[in-house]
Amino acid sequence: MAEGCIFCRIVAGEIPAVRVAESERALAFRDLHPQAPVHVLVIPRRHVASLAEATDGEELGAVLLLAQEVARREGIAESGYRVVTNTGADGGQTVHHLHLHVLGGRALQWPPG
Ligand code: DGP
Repeated sequence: MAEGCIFCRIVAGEIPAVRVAESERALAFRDLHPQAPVHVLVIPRRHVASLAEATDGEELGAVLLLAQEVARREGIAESGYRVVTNTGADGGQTVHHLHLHVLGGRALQWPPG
């Protein structure tokens, strides 16, 4: 657990979050500020600051597979969805614990801003 990390505190149950799915290595919960009808964050339980710092392929695979599971559970697997990981300053990352945004439930614009 990284000191001061909001998402580590969610993993530890110290900050409430609406959990939608979990696995041994990953956790999914609803985004506090949803940008689409479905907006779920999927994170590794272990602290990894961003995709740029990730080294464990099995852990990354577990996070991606949980994102796939979230899409099924949220009923957007057939209609389609987007998985995004903002990385670093230009990527717009504001929480420095690796997370995938799973967005869906409406037609999404492309390209992003
Ligand atoms: P990013 O900008 O990619 O680092 O996205 C961070 C996201 O995290 C943003 O969409 C809002 C969300 N968020 C920030 N703090 C909390 C929190 O305490 N709980 C939940 N559920 N989401 C949070």
